[in-house]
Amino acid sequence: MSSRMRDDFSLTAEQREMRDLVRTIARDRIAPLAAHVDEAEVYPAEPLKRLGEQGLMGLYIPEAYGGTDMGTLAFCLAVEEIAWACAATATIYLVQYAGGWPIVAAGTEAQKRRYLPRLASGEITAAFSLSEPGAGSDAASLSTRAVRKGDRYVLNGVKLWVSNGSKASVITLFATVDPGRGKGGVTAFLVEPTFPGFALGKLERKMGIRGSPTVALHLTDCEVPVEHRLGEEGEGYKLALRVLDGSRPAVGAEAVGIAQAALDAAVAYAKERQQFGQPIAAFQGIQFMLADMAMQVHGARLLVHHAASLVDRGAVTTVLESSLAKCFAADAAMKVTTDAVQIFGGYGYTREYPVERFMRDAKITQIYEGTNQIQRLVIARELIRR
Ligand code: COS
Repeated sequence: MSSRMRDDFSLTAEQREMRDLVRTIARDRIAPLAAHVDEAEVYPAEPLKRLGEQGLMGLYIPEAYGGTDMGTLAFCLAVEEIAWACAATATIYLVQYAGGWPIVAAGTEAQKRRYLPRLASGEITAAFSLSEPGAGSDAASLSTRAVRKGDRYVLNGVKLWVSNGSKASVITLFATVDPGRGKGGVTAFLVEPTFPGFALGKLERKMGIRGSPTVALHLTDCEVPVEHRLGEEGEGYKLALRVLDGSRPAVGAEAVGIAQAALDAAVAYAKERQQFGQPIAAFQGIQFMLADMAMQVHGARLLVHHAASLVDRGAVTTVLESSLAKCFAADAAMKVTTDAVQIFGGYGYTREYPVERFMRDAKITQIYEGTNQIQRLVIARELIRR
């Protein structure tokens, strides 16, 4: 990765070692499959298994439950490396954090023992389900209903855009115990696909990250035992927002990985492609594009590292920094990948080269884990509030 800026000045030896391991797996095992994973829309099972075998699924899980507890920055380093090779694999990888971290944060001892060791080893995977057909940015308006009946809750509703929902053995799913209470009614549940009344819905056909399955979930009198409620009734909304503190920098890291891959490809191509008797890298117009791309990638990476480090230091909330990192990195990825296609010219517009895939994959980072409009709203609100 010759066009990569130095960024290891603030990393520990342990973080660097872990990152180098992920980089090797990404280069040798994930990147060679990425075009096929995209074209055929297949689940990258083998690379994910490999990541599990190497202990890389449990970076956010305490050692007592089989993880390595390396923290959010380490997790973001891993996500970037995987996204550099294959954004679909990176999405699956980061979704198991969004699904599993709430168990670390709010789970009972029994819930932790039931799921965390198997999540850490990669034996099972998790998903996160907040959005609904009518509740996206306005997450608190969700309408999936949970009614307590004795020792169980009965859930009814439709959840949408559930990344990895068809592969997960446990889904951190948000429903309301009382729509009249707004945010105060939102409650989290650990739903398993074997529960009666649970059914997978439509598999989305997406523009990018096509190896990462995105599904709807149908809950029809779905029976969830009370011991599968995560936290208390009404605590779900805050838990969901806390997840986003860590998962937004991780989406930023995914964007950085995609953008770095596009920059690497653009630099290599500009040195090789001859026009007017010289490599196009000799033209100042191309040089200025490459310089701008490098600034975007490096700036985005530093924002991601900063937000993730704050999460690791236990900052009360990193709402502002997490949104800044996610928003800037996603916009940077969109710009850098679009410019990479431009540098490749007509070739870049074909599926012969990976840059059109990078551009399609980058787009989702501006949309999921809160649209970039929501991130700007959050950033402005924090600025004014302070
Ligand atoms: N950690 C802990 N508590 C938090 C928190 C955090 N990071 N962020 C907010 N809270 C608390 C607030 O302090 C507030 O508590 P009180 O009710 O006691 O005051 C409560 O949670 C609600 O927070 P807030 O009022 O800021 O939330 P809003 O409903 O105004 O948030 C937006 C609105 C639009 C910002 C929010 O709904 C959002 O991020 N939407 C996008 C959803 C999303 O990202 N979806 C995609 C995810 S899945 S792909």
